[in-house]
Amino acid sequence: MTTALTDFERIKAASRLLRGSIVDGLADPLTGAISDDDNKLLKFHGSYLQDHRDLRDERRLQKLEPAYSFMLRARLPGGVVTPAQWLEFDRLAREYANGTLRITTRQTFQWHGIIKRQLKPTIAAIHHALATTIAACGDVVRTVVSTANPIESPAHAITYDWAARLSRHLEPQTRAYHEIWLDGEKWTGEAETEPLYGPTYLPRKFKIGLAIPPLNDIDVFAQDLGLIAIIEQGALVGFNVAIGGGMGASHGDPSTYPRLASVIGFVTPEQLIAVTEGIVGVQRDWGNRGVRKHARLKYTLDHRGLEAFKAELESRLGFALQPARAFAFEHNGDRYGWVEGHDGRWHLTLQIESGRLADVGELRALSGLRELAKVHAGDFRLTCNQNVIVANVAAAERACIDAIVAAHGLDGYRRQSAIRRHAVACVALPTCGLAMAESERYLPQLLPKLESLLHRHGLSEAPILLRLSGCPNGCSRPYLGEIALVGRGPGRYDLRLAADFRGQRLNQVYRENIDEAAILDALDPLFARYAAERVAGEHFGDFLLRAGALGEPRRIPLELRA
Ligand code: SRM
Ligand code: SF4
Repeated sequence: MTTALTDFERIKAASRLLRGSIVDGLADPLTGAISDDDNKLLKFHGSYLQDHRDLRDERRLQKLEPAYSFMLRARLPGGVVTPAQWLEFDRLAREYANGTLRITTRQTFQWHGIIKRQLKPTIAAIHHALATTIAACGDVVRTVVSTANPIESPAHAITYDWAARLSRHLEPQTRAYHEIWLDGEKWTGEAETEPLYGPTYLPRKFKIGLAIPPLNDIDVFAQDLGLIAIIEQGALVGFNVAIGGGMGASHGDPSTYPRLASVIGFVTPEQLIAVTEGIVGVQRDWGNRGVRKHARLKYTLDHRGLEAFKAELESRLGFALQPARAFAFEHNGDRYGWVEGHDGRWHLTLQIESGRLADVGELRALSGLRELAKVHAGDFRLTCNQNVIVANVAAAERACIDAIVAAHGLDGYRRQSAIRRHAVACVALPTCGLAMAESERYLPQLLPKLESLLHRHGLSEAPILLRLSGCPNGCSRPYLGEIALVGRGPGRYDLRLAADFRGQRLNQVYRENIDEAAILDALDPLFARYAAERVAGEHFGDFLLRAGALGEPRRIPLELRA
């Protein structure tokens, strides 16, 4: 039986390799928007049309169109940014966007609030800063992420190089990007191809990440393709291959679910490109192009069978994957403060709440990082926990860096509570069109209440992973939080508990669709038991399961839900 293709598939097929009518839409002065079809194609260029959701009602009353603007996302493999790039990105944030830079959960930058006529100059400026936005969104292989701070050992540096190489290798080949944004030569109709993707690209987004044990800061099991570096006697010998991770789900639709990637074998570095192309190729051909909700690799695997997928991959490759090697992760957070690398240079991880670089009161994160970029001779590394590493600092420069950090209020990592240091929140309102509840804007309100509860139980130093998402799409990877809130509606969340601390176990629903008071009420007795009954070194999520503290999930009857 053949399934009808989605509209999205038809739009891609007719787009002439991602051109559509984007150029005409950008030139239309009558609206701040572009058409829905072009917006779908624009994602492949790294941008989305959004509107300011706080202003919707007011604009409607004034009979104005919504306050449209564009979100723009860079493709920064491994999250590496040079100081020169930082200064340019910062300028763009202040001149063309909403005056903030946003570090994402995939270690790149987003700019919000760019109006239509500024989109082209912004993309062109990013290109001139030797970066790109191509394929930062869309049905393609997204920016490849890697364990941040990959310069601790020569093997770390080689692993980062693989992330960068894969990311470049998997970029779309269409000239559309140059044509639309960089005034490149216009398409003349001669044959232009996408050798890997073909004319309709992938059925859905595809995410790749490289983790270097014992750090799982990228949440390798949340990737469509997770690569676990195997380092023996200081040398990178290859990667374990894990496929089919993904977080996205829809409330009330059990056919959608978060899934952790399954480890299917080991490959040598020489085999890596072929194996990656092979996995992407099978997903391109086997993925569901009739139902976008079921189009991610995780569903392909569950529908066709992991073994069948692996057999198809190996038959296309002409060789079998080796058995997976042993590995052990310790945690999936960041290590704050200074860490020394193998070459005697230093790396300073700073905590940036929700990844938002802005100047608010005494915390002048945007200005502070700009001042650092003016004097820093190394580079910056963004992390998948939305933080930033001032990397590659000579020992003699540390005092100067510390002084700038302190002067701008960026030294909070030294005194913050453990839960604050381990909190991640997605963007949500006001820009995300899919948000059902607040997330980034709610985190600063929720944290003090959690902190005071934890303090009361003597748990201020307990490093508990907290993840907030404004909807079940899971952009903060909430299903891997020891405590997670997943938005249901304004002020209401599902409370999920008991993932592990290493990104290797999904959490479970504890209470559905509850408000803040009920969230704190639910956590209070669990914190009390954790304080009294945990064994040394036991993490909160592990404790909850071992102690049987969750009991049967209590579900609110449908008719009582908001
Ligand atoms: Fe995400 C869609 C923001 C990481 C799963 N995500 C969106 C959109 C673009 C909303 C939309 O489609 O209109 C959000 C834009 C909000 C805004 O205003 O900026 C958005 N996602 C983000 C970011 C910025 C969250 C953040 O706070 O940092 C992250 C950008 C990452 C990047 O740099 O590329 C971000 N999104 C993730 C992750 C985490 C990850 O990849 O490690 C996930 C879960 C992993 C996964 O993909 O399964 C994630 N985003 C989704 C989904 C659900 C996909 C699914 O398979 O169901 C959507 C909705 C969709 O694609 O239809 C989505
Ligand atoms: Fe938006 Fe939902 Fe992603 Fe949060 S989890 S950024 S609300 S799509």
